[in-house]
Amino acid sequence: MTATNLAPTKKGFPAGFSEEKLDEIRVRLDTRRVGFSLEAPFYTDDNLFNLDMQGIFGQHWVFACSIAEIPEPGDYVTLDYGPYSLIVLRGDDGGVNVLHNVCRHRGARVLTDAQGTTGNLVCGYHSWTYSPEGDLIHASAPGEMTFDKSCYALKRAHGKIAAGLVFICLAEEPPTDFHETAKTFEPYVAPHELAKTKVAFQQNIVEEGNWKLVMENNRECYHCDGHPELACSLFPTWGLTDATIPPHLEDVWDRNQQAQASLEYRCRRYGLPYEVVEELDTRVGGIRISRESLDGAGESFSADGRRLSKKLLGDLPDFRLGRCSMHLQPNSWFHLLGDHVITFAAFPISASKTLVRTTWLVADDAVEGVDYDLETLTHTWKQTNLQDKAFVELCQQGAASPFYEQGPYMKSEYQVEAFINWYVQRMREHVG
Ligand code: 3BY
Ligand code: FES
Repeated sequence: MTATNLAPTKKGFPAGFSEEKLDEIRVRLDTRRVGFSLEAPFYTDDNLFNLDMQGIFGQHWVFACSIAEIPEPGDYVTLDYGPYSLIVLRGDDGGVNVLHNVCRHRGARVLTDAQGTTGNLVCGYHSWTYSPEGDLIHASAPGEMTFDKSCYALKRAHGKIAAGLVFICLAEEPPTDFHETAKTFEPYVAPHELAKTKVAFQQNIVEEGNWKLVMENNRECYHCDGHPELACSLFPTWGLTDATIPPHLEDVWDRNQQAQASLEYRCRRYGLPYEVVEELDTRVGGIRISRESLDGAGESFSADGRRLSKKLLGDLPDFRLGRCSMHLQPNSWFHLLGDHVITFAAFPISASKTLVRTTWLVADDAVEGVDYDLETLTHTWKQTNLQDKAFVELCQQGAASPFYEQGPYMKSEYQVEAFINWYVQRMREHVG
């Protein structure tokens, strides 16, 4: 749907911002030490967090959910991040209505559940009632409805669905053309047919860390020795090249290269894309996609690399498709396999707290206990997420120390640097 009554663009900056404070941030952004982590306030300061919410999460396309979470008209999820509360509701036309979850009477949250199904939306406080498109259709106060109801619709934001992934943008004018990004990832995601998947499990964890530390941690595998479960199926060569592979990994590199060649051969046969897309710090992009072979049987994130669900997704021809992994700025990453898909979304809560939502999708006709075992399906990434949470929290603690100093990103951390560059550029545009 197109947004017709978006909130007027907020002029000015969040409360607490003096010109001096803004100048200080402009200087920090302009003098950012390339190749190094950010200065501590970017991870710890409440003002900077509010500015991030305005300049990044209030401006850019954010991954919300997949259509497996809202398969039918009337299905919705509510999302809360920073100061925002949104309703993402599947429309009758198959599209998505994105509504600010702020009643136009006296501002109460309209929907309070994390997910559900609804016809009209009824505010629990005084029963103002809105259509699924957000129009105010009923405000019960006999004899008093003298005002123009059309002025009190729920405020809308932009929502787009591409290949079954739902993205939202709160800006009046989205700063980038979503179709450009969608065109890039659709050929990789569409074959997994998310419309024919269901949610097997969703995990919400709150990490005591700034959202950028969550993203930084995801953008490198330099720390992947800390992921023993993941290391069973993931080659420990992530981010390395012929030139940078250390001697002790030469054998595994060789096995990895052979598995990759065989995966690419199969993809060519099946007409599935495998070329790496890397548009990391461009304005429109901020996207990386790769299809990488997995160790062992090469099918899934299990101890022996074998499938974790017996049902192939969509019309995929083979379980041995490795992992197609996609990273999007600012808040998401995905792993698409033959037997399941995992979506990850980071939703900032405060300067030092982030909700990380992980959702496992399997074929909609896969039966729990028959085609997959829930514990086994989710084991690797549940463990990996907990390990990542601990890493993020250690960094947050460090950033709070007066003795924290910016440290250098290594070669294999080039995607962390790219994420930070993307962030710094977008914030520079925002503060002018
Ligand atoms: O999520 C990714 O793509 C990689 C793989 C493991 C951890 N992370 C850096
Ligand atoms: Fe929603 Fe009054 S605040 S009806």
